[in-house]
Amino acid sequence: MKRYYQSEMECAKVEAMRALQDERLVKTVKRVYDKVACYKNLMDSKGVSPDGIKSTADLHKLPFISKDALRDEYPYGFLAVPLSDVVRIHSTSGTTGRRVVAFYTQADIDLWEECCARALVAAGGSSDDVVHVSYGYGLFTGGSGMNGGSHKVGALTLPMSSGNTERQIQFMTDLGSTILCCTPSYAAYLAETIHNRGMRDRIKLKAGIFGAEAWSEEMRAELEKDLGLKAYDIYGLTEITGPGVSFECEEQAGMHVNEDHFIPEIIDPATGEVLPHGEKGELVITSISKTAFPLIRYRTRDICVLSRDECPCGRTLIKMSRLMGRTDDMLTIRGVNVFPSQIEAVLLKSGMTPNYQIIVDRVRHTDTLEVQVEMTPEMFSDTVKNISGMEKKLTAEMKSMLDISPKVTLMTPRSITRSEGKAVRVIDKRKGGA
Ligand code: DLL
Repeated sequence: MKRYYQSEMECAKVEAMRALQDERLVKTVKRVYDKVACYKNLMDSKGVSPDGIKSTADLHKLPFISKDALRDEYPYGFLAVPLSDVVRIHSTSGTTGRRVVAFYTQADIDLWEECCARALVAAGGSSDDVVHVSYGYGLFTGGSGMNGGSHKVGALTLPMSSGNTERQIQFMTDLGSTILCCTPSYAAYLAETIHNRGMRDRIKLKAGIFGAEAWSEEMRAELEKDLGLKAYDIYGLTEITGPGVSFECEEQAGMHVNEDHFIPEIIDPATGEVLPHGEKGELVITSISKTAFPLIRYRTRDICVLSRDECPCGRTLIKMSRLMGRTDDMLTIRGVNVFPSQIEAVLLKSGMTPNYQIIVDRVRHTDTLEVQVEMTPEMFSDTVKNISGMEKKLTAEMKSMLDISPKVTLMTPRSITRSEGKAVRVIDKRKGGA
């Protein structure tokens, strides 16, 4: 079976990849300087000229681009080709501000789909597979990206989109889906419904490609057990292209970044200083082969670690760790920093369900943290007498691992709304809303 989709890139010699990146970076910087007024202004104001960028070693000289800059230039400000060359747009959900719109030429779509095809092949996908795509289609990139990747691999592609869980399961069993692509929270919902319908034996899934939201190793173990598959992480963001910026291989130990298209850096989010490999910080990405919407040193706000350690899978592409949170989803509760995924890890380690919600508030000038988590039906009948004892035990486990004592509330089964896309895990009432 084919192990790589594009071995010449995925397994390139590190020096050869570096040379390709140098060449592509220099070209991209020249092009955006000439075509995109706000890049020119940004570079001019930092005193950097395109001639000063001769290789990736000069990357640090270039200014960062923030999401706010993209919002300010909405919709066409960062477009680097004539509109007549653009064939598609996608957009972020815009829940926390003005939408960001990303543009694609046909060449951009091709390279994006190739990145998704690499992820599918790394998860064991081939033309023999039935790829069940339950990421949303439309402005969200998840559905179309994985759909395109699946076509490139030549697999039978089920463009399910999210929602209508009954129909999802019917197609999954009738057509024998072998690879499931969706958010981890939706995979958990599908697993729960399959279990409740007693249909586990009729599922043929062998792999799941899960991303678009934070999830923990504990959640991976749960999904692998409940769905009988191997679960792979996949990362990406609309601004940079969509899913497939990086993907996991069979080692399941971090995601290989498609370095022929994207250069990753890790910076200290407070100072902007570039950090060495192995240090945790904010991921910054430069796209070096996109034509319509190339972004240079884009600050993702995602926190992770980069590693050049040799991977037994044979790929030489640098790896980024599982995401450790976002600079903007870190909760500061009475001075202690906590990420929602750490709370998830504690809950799942303690045998709770992945159905939880975190409620933060401020009462009489003091932050409060409540973790509501559903019990399984079995737990519910077993522990109904001792709910407060279990709540206390969970509070103690949180305290020992996270250094904070939340109020833990055990909820009855099926009382927390299920997600069909990205789950809403945190309700921070201090911000005046969800
Ligand atoms: O979520 C693209 C995507 C679709 C990725 C399908 C993977 C699979 P956006 O809606 O723009 O794009 O959201 C991007 O989602 O900055 C991360 O904070 C988060 N995210 C994406 N992948 C992961 C992951 C898509 N594997 C934002 N783990 C990113 C944790 C993820 N968070």
